[in-house]
Amino acid sequence: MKIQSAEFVTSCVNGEQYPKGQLSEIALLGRSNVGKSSALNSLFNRKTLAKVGKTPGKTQMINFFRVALSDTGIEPFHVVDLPGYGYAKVPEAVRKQWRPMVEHYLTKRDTLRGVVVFIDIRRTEQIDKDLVEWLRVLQLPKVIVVTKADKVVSSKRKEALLRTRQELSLSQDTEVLLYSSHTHEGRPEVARALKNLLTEKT
Ligand SMILES: Nc1nc2c(ncn2[C@@H]2O[C@H](COP(=O)(O)OP(=O)(O)OP(=O)(O)O)[C@@H](O)[C@H]2O)c(=O)[nH]1
Ligand SMILES: [Mg+2]
Repeated sequence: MKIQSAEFVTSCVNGEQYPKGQLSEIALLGRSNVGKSSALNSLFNRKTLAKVGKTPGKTQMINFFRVALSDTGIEPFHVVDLPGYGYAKVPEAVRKQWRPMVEHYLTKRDTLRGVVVFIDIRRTEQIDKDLVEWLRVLQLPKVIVVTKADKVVSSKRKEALLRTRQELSLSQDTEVLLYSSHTHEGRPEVARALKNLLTEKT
């Protein structure tokens, strides 16, 4: 995936602030601290595009980024970095605003083509299962990215991927991919999955 440009557009807390226009969108979802913002930076080769945090709850607004690829056939698109969920250490006030903010985005955004759900390779939590179930109800196309793959020895990664697939009760046609923002393992596969979400007819 050759990146022509990748830039920050805006941060929003409600629907009126979403960027206007018809660019297709892909949203990144997952637990706080799972590595969504890091994945955005590493996928699009920009070290500091999205802010990354050592403590959970770094991303608290809906952040829009505009990406243009050099590959022919893919129009410029938005990648939307959503705040993470499910971390007890994140202040109550922040956790409370997560659901309405994300629910509004996922249900009202016409240009949303699909979501990428990030799961930590070391464990799937109940809240991850709940999120995937919710996406099923919303009938949103999704790809599962099992990230921080570098935290598990390479001989055990496939096994972890299969375990995640089972824990999330995914159907065979849902893609589940390994990724590491630190080593870039899985980058071509995730890039292809993003392009598929962008070009799928729905
Ligand atoms: N080992 C390893 N660490 C990672 C990887 N991706 C992210 N991290 C680390 O995980 C921490 C959280 O990363 P973020 O990208 O800020 O996580 P996030 O999902 O955006 O978190 P919120 O914004 O709180 O929802 C940081 O310390 C990252 O360096 C990875 O692939 N491997
Ligand atoms: Mg983040």
